[in-house]
Amino acid sequence: MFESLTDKLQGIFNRIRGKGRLDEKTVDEVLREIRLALLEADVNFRVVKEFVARVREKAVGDEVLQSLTPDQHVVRIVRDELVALLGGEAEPIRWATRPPTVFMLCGLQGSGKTTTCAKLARWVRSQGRNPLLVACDLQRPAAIKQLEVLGEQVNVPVHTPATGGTSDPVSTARKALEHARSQGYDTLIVDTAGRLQVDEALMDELQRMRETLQPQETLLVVDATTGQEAVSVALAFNERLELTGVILTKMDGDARGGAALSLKAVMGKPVRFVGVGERPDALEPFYPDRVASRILGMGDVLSLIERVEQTIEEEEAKALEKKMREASFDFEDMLNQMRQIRKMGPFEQLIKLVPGYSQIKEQLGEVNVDERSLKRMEAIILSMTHKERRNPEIIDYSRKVRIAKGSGTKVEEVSALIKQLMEMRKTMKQLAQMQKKMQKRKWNPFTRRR
Ligand SMILES: Nc1nc2c(ncn2[C@@H]2O[C@H](COP(=O)(O)OP(=O)(O)OP(=O)(O)O)[C@@H](O)[C@H]2O)c(=O)[nH]1
Ligand SMILES: [Mg+2]
Repeated sequence: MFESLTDKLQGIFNRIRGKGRLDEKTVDEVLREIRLALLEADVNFRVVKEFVARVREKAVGDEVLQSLTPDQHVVRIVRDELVALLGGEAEPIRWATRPPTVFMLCGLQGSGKTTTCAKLARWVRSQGRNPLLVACDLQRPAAIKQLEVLGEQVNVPVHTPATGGTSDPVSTARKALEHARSQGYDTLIVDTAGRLQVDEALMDELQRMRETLQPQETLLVVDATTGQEAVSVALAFNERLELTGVILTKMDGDARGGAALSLKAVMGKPVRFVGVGERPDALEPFYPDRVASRILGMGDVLSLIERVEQTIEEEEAKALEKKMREASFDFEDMLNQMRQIRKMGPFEQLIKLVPGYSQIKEQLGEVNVDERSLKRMEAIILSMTHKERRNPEIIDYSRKVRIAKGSGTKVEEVSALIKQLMEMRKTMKQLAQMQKKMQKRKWNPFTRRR
């Protein structure tokens, strides 16, 4: 699945790889090629148009992350937009709080409903649940037998309509619910009849079944190889049935992937599973981020991008480290730190989490920075001018008096806080120097020998 799109996109990205800068002309060219690639993959043209517009906006507007080359920057944007297009975060199954959870599968003739019911039953069991298959396709006499055979293959029992009596899908569904409740099945998977086209009779029957079953998941089964036709079918069903999602079958026979890429954007409902073969184990939950990575087919570049994204947070930490080294830590930094600490929780509990704290506890004596004193410290800093916070050296006696008054504290407390900051600077500088020495020793074989 998606093979042809993957090939095209890789070709496009390979051509811009190694370019130092992406000028507007190159970006335009790349976008034109991406647009063509998506159209050839049979993605809905309006979806393509919006996709390209969003990528362009970001490619021009977003800051290029340090340590990503321009082409990697574009790959990152395309990846993010692909994930969004495929549905963003995968939605979890809505398991019923009071069992049984009901999955009702519907769709056109031959789309793969019956096969998928069996696959889904197998998957549900792998989730540690106890499923029951329900045969509600009473149109074709062979349909019940088909489900029974499949049920046997996956080792899940099948509830069938009572023989003899006049049975319709709705009463079969009702009986299956009762059976599940009395026999302790926690999940029902209901197979329904298909039609050649979306027609009134079918929709009417499905709607009545829905009223009876109150399914947690009403899933439409569509054949991925039909491309945009699958999207139209989905729209028609969704209008009448309030689907919760789509199962795309026969993805193994669809190299283009147009339906998968258009469904969420066009009808607003996510793809939940894809069928990738005829066998009972050929069903995969649909995770947009994994699928996007598979489409881009650039494992190496994508993991690099992820690493860079993680590094951004580390860079912020490094900026602080630099301040420590240069002893330029000031009251603004102190304020930021205090606020972060407050966000994390009570200070006493926090400091217990510091590695090695239990060993140095005695030396430290009582931790005297509690919530209340943090608040007083904050008040003092907030009463300083911006210039004073950045350059605490300029705070003379008259400034201290003003700050104490403004914060409702004593002049001695203001002095103590300034002294504390100066001490912190000194300690930080010493720490930084020690670290530097240790690093030198580690890396320089000559100093090590000495
Ligand atoms: N390759 C492939 N074949 C599939 C997949 N899912 C279903 N099929 C095949 O599609 C055909 C139709 O599947 P069914 O499950 O009978 O379809 P249905 O929707 O129940 O059909 P009706 O009950 O007649 O409406 C069968 O030959 C299945 O083996 C799939 O994911 N990949
Ligand atoms: Mg069937």
